[in-house]
Amino acid sequence: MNRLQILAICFLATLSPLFFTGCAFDGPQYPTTYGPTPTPVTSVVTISGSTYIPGSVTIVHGGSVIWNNTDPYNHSVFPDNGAGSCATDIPLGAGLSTTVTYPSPITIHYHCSIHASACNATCAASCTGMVGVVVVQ
Ligand SMILES: [Cu+2]
Repeated sequence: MNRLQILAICFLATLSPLFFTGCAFDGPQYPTTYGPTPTPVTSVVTISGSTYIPGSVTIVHGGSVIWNNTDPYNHSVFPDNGAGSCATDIPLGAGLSTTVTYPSPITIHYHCSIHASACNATCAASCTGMVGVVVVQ
């Protein structure tokens, strides 16, 4: 074996660990699919331009919904009780927030007592205008 052959073998021997290392560590391997998106425990509804954003939120029971009034004027969150009757209106002054926790599965329709109409003395889904819904699973 001549000197050139020895150098070639040494050179290849030096490269082989790098080659295998390079194959083995291409960086973290993340899955490309993650399964269903988990339902959030807490959802935030932003009140802006006399609109609840998003208009519909879904949470798991035991979770909460936070309403943030970012408008420079008053609103409210006036929910039904899940059976078509009114619950308690929650006034929300400019810049204020309120949090409601839902211990059991239920669907609650709500509206702003200032900016919704056609509620016909109920707090049900018949309201138009500034309305929203909370689905508790
Ligand atoms: Cu309002």
